[in-house]
Amino acid sequence: MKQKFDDLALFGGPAEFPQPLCVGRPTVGDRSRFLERLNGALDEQWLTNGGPLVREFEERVAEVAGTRNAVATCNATMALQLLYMATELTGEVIMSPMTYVATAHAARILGLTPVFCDIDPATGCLDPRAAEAAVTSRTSAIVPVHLWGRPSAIDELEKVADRHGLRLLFDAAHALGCTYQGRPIGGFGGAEVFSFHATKVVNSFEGGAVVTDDDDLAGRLRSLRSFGFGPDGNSQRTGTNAKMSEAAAAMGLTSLEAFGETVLHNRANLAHYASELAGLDGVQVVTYDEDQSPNCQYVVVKVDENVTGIHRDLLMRVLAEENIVTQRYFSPACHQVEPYRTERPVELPHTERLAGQVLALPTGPTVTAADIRRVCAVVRCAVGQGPVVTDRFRQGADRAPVRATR
Ligand code: T4K
Repeated sequence: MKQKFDDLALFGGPAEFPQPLCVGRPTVGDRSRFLERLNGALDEQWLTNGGPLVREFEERVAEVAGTRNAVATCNATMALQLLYMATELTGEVIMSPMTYVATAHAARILGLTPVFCDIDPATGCLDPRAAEAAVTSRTSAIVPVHLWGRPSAIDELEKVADRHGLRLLFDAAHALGCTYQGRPIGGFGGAEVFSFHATKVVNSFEGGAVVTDDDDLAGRLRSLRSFGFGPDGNSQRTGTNAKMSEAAAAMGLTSLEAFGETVLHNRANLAHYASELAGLDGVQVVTYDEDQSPNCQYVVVKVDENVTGIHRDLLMRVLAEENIVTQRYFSPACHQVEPYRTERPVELPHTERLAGQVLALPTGPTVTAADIRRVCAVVRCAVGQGPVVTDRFRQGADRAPVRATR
């Protein structure tokens, strides 16, 4: 285990891991079951356009979400876009800035204006009071994000949306299987959107779904994802192609079968991180309320440079040199990137503070307790000598080239 700062690979020591240990490794489940499903599709010669695997995947996702409908798509970005189209949003859409650019880009590409409001620093999710203060005569919807699977302040946001006659649509990309007040995420607001990207808790290579209890909305979404055709095959409206393929659904079904096991492993990993990093000043492991059934797909630490003497970005660099590949979910925040920062500059202090501190550490079924002990030893080594590591790095004395980050 590394102890002295010059044990760090950044300063010439050997890397802790010979191969990259990454955030976001796919959760595959039983590979033979996946291949069986894929072979079945090849045998049937039915590969897309609402095939049996996609229909089965939609049923399973709707069960997890507790909703009447799940409309599977090629990814969550298109699911958001279809949802904004199907609900006929106009003008401004209030949203959380602590998100992936997809939440905003899906709106902007339709000519809508994303309006970013500050987060509640205690949760990282949209602050309902900030959202209400941003409502104008042009606002048509609020799109909160269940950041890292932690539910937004749903009750309060519903009240704001109701008071102003706005749509409430949730970006639930991270929150499959999580609950709010005992009810599964999926059935809140007008609709919610899950992502099944390779890095998500359930993976379908690429994939997404809109879940909703609104049958009419689900019908419009199905039509929009398939060129605007209706169930009778006649064109009803302008649509696009956002269908999920059978191969993606085969992966999604298989990964979903492993969901329970994945979550147990993720929860144990989070507990290991919390115990290994306990008492390390300036490094706080983000934890979740057990009664919200967290899927713990993201192990995030907040690094307070004022206390540690090392900035989050330098810690990220230190870890990368050790072959520990971390991610800044989400930094810079969405309002800090183009085109938003130029088009609609806004200062959101709580968001900016959080975005400056967050670092997601490797987890998932392939990451073991022993891996976590080694990752945390590197973190302790670097943070425990934060000012020295920072000074030494600034002097640039022993700078080594950055290792590949994936
Ligand atoms: N809303 C929210 C709140 C979201 O977070 C996202 C997506 C969306 C909406 C839109 O969902 P999708 O349209 O994607 O379904 C990744 C994902 O591409 C993105 O899906 C995800 N959020 C975002 C949080 O993370 P990057 O830029 O971090 O991906 P990348 O390629 O750098 O990979 C991240 C890590 O995962 C690396 O350490 C390597 C590892 N990885 C990645 C892939 C693709 C693997 O080990 N295997 C793989 O196959 O965006």
